[in-house]
Amino acid sequence: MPANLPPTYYKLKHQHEAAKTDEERLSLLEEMLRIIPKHKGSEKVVSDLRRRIAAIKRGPSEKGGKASGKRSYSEHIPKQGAGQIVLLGPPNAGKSQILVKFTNAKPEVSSTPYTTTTPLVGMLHYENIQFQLIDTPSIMPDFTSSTVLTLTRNADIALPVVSLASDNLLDDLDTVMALLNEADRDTPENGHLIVANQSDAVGADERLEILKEFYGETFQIYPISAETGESKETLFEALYRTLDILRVYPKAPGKAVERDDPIVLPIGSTVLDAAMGLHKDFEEFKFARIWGPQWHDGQSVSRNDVVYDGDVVEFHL
Ligand SMILES: Nc1nc2c(ncn2[C@@H]2O[C@H](COP(=O)(O)OP(=O)(O)O)[C@@H](O)[C@H]2O)c(=O)[nH]1
Ligand SMILES: [Mg+2]
Repeated sequence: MPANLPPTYYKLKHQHEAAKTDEERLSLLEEMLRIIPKHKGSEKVVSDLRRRIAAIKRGPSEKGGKASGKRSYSEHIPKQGAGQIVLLGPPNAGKSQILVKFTNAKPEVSSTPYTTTTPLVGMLHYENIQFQLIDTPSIMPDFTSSTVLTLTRNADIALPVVSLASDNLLDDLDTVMALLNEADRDTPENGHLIVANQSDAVGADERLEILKEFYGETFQIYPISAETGESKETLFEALYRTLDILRVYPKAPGKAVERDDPIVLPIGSTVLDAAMGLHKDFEEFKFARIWGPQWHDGQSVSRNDVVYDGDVVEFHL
């Protein structure tokens, strides 16, 4: 169900994305929570806001947790592209390999455990948009890195990555689940995906069956091979769906549609949100025409009409 959020919400959201300190972020998130209409369609957004607020209030996990003034904010990675996805998993799952193969980033891939010591960002191209992938230091059973925890809390998708080459698969996943739990990310509305990497390994099919037995009911499991690229598109599509976003294509009057630079918005966004996503000058547009399966070709729409994925919108100033 679409959230259908008020335009002010998106203004605050934009400010939040540009905010430089946790104090600023906190006050903007609290304002977003205050103004958001609370109904079935906005449940997911509301719970996401609450989680983010709680995460900031809690602080970077070490002692205290109260705003001390000299806390470091370096653990926060500013969002880029259509969504931030943090890869979480045990050593040798193939997290770094995923970045190497699917993004422009070049982390070190190695069979030596704990080779990755700091988070690394890469942009993944999916159709005409990009996702921001974050490779993280591997998770250990009895130690939680505060950096990884903060990234897990802030990302749009916290994505467990395990290896179908490993006989420790289920134990590894337990460790990842414990982290998700600690980060308050274990509720179903946060999009339950698991990447089962190394589908090309010997014995992968049998291990996948075991994984499905244990996690198949509550998680969508995506077997892929970062090595060969097998089934990567299926995973990318799932990430797109889980981000709950849509793409709208702006069209200038009398011109053809531009397909390569969509306006990316949360599901439930309105014609006005699309206008503001295009440029702030369009906020005061006189009228708009729209094309898409939900509409009559070129019909006039009002600013508060909800837009759908793939719609073409023509704004008249
Ligand atoms: N066969 C196979 N090996 C992989 C795959 N992905 C990663 N590896 C290997 O697994 C090892 C660990 O990979 P890495 O990306 O460094 O794992 P990380 O610790 O999760 O970052 C390396 O030797 C990789 O070459 C895959 O899809 N298939
Ligand atoms: Mg690594």
